[in-house]
Amino acid sequence: MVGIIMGSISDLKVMQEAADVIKELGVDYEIDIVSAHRTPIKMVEYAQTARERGIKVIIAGAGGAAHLPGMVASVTTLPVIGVPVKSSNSIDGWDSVLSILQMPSGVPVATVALNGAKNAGILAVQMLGIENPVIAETLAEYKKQLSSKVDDMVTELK
Ligand code: RP5
Repeated sequence: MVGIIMGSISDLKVMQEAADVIKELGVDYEIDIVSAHRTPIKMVEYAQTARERGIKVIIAGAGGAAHLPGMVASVTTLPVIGVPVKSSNSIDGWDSVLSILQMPSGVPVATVALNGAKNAGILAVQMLGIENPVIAETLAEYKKQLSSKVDDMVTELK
C-alpha cells in the first residue's frame, strides 16, 4: 500500500525507519532503490505504474541534489512524501532539504524533517487511515502510547 523509494543504498539507514514504523502499524509496503539521476527511466516507470500496483502513497528519500521526490511527484497523482536525507557530501543537509521543500506551484511534495523517515512512515499510514477504520484505530492506539510515554516521564521526574 505504501511505496518507499530512495536514491541510493546509502539512504537505507535513514529510510529503514519509515519501513519499520509502517510495519509496526500493520500496513504493507514495498521498498526499492530508484535514482532520479542514475535511473531516470526506472523512476518514471515506477511513478507511472505505482497506482496500478496498489500503491496509495509514495515515500521518496534522497540526499544532496535530491530531485527524486519532486520528479516522482511530477509524474503521479498519488501523494508523495519527501524525506531529505543528510548524505555524506551534503552541506549540513540544507541541500537535501531545499531540493525537496522548494517545489514549484502545482507539484506538491509533503516534506518531513531532515532524516525524518519515521514521521514520513507515520504520515503515510495516517493518509491510509482516512478511509480505513482499522488503520485509524491502530493509529489511535499508537498516539495513546505516545501520550502514556510522556506520563511515564512525568512520573520519573517527580
Ligand atoms: C543521492 O545522492 C542519494 O539519494 C544519496 O543520498 C546521495 C549519495 O548517493 P551515493 O553516492 O551514496 O550513491 O542521489
